[in-house]
Amino acid sequence: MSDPVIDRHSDALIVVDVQNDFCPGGALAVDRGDAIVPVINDLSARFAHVLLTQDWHPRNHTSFASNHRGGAPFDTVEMPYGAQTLWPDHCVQGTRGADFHGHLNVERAELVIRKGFRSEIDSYSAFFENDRKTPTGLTGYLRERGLTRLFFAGIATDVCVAYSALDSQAQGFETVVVEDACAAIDHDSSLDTAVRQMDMQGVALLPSTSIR
Ligand code: VGL
Ligand code: ZN
Repeated sequence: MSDPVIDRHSDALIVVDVQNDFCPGGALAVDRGDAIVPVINDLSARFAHVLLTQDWHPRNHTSFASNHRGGAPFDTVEMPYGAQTLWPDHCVQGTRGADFHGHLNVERAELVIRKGFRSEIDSYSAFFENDRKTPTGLTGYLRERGLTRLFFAGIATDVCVAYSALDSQAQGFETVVVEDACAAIDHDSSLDTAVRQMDMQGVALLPSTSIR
C-alpha cells in the first residue's frame, strides 16, 4: 500500500484495549502499553471515525488461570471451542483495571465494542469470539456506516490487534496496522508469528508517520 491519505468518510481508526490492566502497573502489563497513548491520540484527532474496544471480563471468566485448578498464566488449556491461553485476572468488569488509560482521548469515539463478557468464552478479535464464529456485531455496524478501510492501533499487537486485523482483512475491509501505535505481549516470539501472519494475509503494517 502506498502512503494512505485519511478519508473522512470511509476510514475508521479502531483502538484496541488501551486499558489500565494492559499498561505498566496493570494485571497483564505490556511493555510500552502507556507509551503508545500519545501516538494514538495524535492519530485519532485526524480521523472522523474512531471506535474503541474494551476487554470486559466477569470475575469467573474462563481465560483466567485462577479459575482453573493448577492453572498458571500462559498455560494452554483445551476448551470446547479450541485451545485457550490462560491469563492473570485482568479487565474485570467495573474495575479500574478495565478502565481506558486515563490519557487516552475517548471523547470522540463513536462506538465502544466490549468483548470477553461471557464467562465461558474468550474474545480476542473485535469481530468474532474465540470460537471464531460468534459475531460481536462490529461487521454489521461498519458495513451499515459505509466504513471500508480500517486502521488498527492498541494492545496487544500479537493478540487482540492481530486477531482483529486478520478478521478485518478476511471480511474484505482494507486493513492497516499502525505499528508504532501498538504494543505487544511478545511471549515465545508471538509478535514475530503475528506480524508474519498479518503480512501473509495482506494486512498493511505501516508507521504512523506514513499516514497523511
Ligand atoms: C488481550 C490477552 C487477554 C489483548 C486480552 O487485549 O490483547 N490479551 N485478553
Ligand atoms: Zn482478556
